[in-house]
This record gives sequence, structure tokens and C-alpha cells, in this order.
Amino acid sequence: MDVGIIMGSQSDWETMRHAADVLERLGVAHEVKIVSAHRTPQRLVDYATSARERGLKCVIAGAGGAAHLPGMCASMTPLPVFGVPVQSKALNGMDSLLSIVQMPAGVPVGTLAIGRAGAVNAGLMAASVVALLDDAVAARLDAFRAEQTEAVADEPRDDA
Ligand code: RP5
Repeated sequence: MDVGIIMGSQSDWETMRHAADVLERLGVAHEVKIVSAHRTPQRLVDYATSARERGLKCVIAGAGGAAHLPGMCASMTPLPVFGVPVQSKALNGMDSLLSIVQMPAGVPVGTLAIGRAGAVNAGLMAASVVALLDDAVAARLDAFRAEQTEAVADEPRDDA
């Protein structure tokens, strides 16, 4: 398994599935788990402290509200951790974003955008990490980017 996707709650899956979809499309081996920093703290300790020895290359962690999951995960693994702020109902994800992005110096979390865009980009970031060591993934990532570029029209249409 190359990439671990964790999220604080079942309710985060609607957002985090977009990271999994990207990894699926690019053929990157990944696993998906619910791991809550406050509801299942021991699960988080076990997951983060074993992540490197289990062969993961990086972790994507999504959470909403007081979103300490990515930071706590990063505190217990040397692997790159990409944080996805899930859009909360009360504050539209600003709480999640600020909780994840404002890590004190020394324990980094690579923080993505709020919601779907962040989850998609976390998947792409994770794939680019795996691509450093895997030529087949690198080729699929190049193809994805070329296809995306091709899909952009020269001019806007009224009927699009
Ligand atoms: C966080 O609280 C989760 O990451 C989720 O985004 C948020 C709400 O969780 P639920 O009450 O929907 O389980 O732990």
C-alpha cells in the first residue's frame, strides 16, 4: 500500500472520496480508514506510528471543525502528511482550514483547499510523491495532466 487516506468521520467520506477517486484513476495503491483524533485516539496512534514501517509513502488526512487529525498524525510519523479541510456546516470549513494550516514550525502538514478541490489535489500530491519512485505512476500522472490541458478550449462557448 503506497498511500493512506484517513478521515475523522463517516461524514467526511463525501469529500474524501474524491482523493480516493484520483488515486484509483492513477492506479496508486491506497487504503481508506476512519480514524478520529478525539473519538478513536488509540487508533490514530497505532495508524500513525506504524505508517512508515507498513510501507506507506504519504498520508492524506481529512477532517472538519477543530480539525486536529492531520497535525496529530504528522506529529507521529515522518511521512509527508497532506491535510484536507472538510467544509463544516457551522463555519463553512474556515475552522477546519485554520486548524490544519496553522501548524507551529517543526511539524509540517501540507494543507490543501477546503472541500472537494482540496481532496482532489491531495490525491494528486500523493500520486506525485509515489511517482518519484514509480515510473508507471509518473507516466499516468503525465498523461492525466496532458489530457486536462487538451480539454481546455481556446475560446468560451455560449452553450457549454
Ligand atoms: C470531525 O468532526 C470530523 O472530521 C467531521 O468533519 C466533523 C463532524 O463529524 P460528525 O459529527 O459528522 O461525525 O471529527
